[in-house]
Amino acid sequence: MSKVVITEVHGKVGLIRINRPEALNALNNEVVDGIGAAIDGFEADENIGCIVLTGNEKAFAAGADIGFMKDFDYMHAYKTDFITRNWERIKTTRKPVIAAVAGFALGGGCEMAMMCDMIFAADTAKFGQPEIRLGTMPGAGGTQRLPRGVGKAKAMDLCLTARMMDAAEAEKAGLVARIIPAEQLLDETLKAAATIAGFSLPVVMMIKESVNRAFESSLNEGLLFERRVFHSAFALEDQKEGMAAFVEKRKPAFRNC
Ligand code: DAK
Repeated sequence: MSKVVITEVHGKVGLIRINRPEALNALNNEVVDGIGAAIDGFEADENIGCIVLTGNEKAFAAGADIGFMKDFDYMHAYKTDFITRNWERIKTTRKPVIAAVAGFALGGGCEMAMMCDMIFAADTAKFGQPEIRLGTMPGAGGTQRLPRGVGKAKAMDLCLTARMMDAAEAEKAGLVARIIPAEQLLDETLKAAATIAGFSLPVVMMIKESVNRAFESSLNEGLLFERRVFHSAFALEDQKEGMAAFVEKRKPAFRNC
C-alpha cells in the first residue's frame, strides 16, 4: 500500500504531500496523523525553516473522509473528541506552513488549508465548505476562519449554499496570498518557502507569532505584543548581522540565533 503522506526535504524546506489520489485526498486518521508526524519531524529539524503542505493536481483534499465518519453517533464523536486531537498540530507548529492548493480544497480540506499560515493557489483551485449538503456543518474552523479570511457575507454564502469559490475569487476575497499557474505551483511555492527559510528562523517565528496575534487580540494589545517582540529582536545575533550586512553592503549570513 502506498504511503498516504509523503515527506521530502528541499534544501531548508520540508514538503508534506497528501497522497490518497483515489479518494481525492480525503482526510482520515492515517492522513492527519501522518501530517502531524511529518510536522513533528520538521519542527525538530534545525535545518528546516519553512514547511509546505500540498496535495496533487486534482485535490489538496476534498474533505474529511465521509465513509469513515458516516456512522458515527454523537457519543462516539464527543468521547473520542472526533479528529480534533490530531488536527491541531498544523496550528501549533512555530515554523511557517504554506498550503499549496491545486484542485479541490473542500470541507476539512479547506479548513486544513486555512490552518496554514498562508495559501498559494493554483489557477485550478476550488475552495468550499459543502458540509451542509451532507446534512452537517463545518467542524474544523470553517465557520470561524473563513469569515476572518473572506468576510462574513462570502463565508455565509459558501457555508450555506455549498458552492465552490475559484482561485480568482478566493484571491480577491483575501483567502489566498498568490495565484500561480498550476504547472508551476509547487516550484513557485518551494521558492517562496526557500526565501523564508533563508531568513533568521527566530525572526521568522516572531513574525508568525505576531501576525497571528492580530487575530486573537485587540489592536492595542496586538501592538503592545508586537513592540515587545520587536524589542526582543535586538537580543539576536542575527539582528546585528542583518543590519551590519546592510551597512557593509554585503549579504547577511544568518545563524538562527
Ligand atoms: N470522502 C471520501 N471519499 C471522497 C471524498 C470525501 N470527502 N471526496 C471524494 N471522494 C472519493 C469519491 O467517493 C470517489 O471515490 P470512488 O467512487 O472512485 O471510489 C473519488 O473520491 C473521486 O470522487 P468523485 O468521483 O466524486 O469525483 P468528481 O470529480 O465527480 O467530484 C467532488 C469531485 C470533490 C465534487 C466530489 O467528490 C465531492 O463532492 N466530494 C465530497 C466533498 C465534501 O462534501 N467534502 C466535505 C466532507 S465533510 C473536524 C475536522 C474536519 C471536518 C469536520 C470536523 N474536526 C477537527 C472536529 C470535516 C468535514 C468534512 O470535510
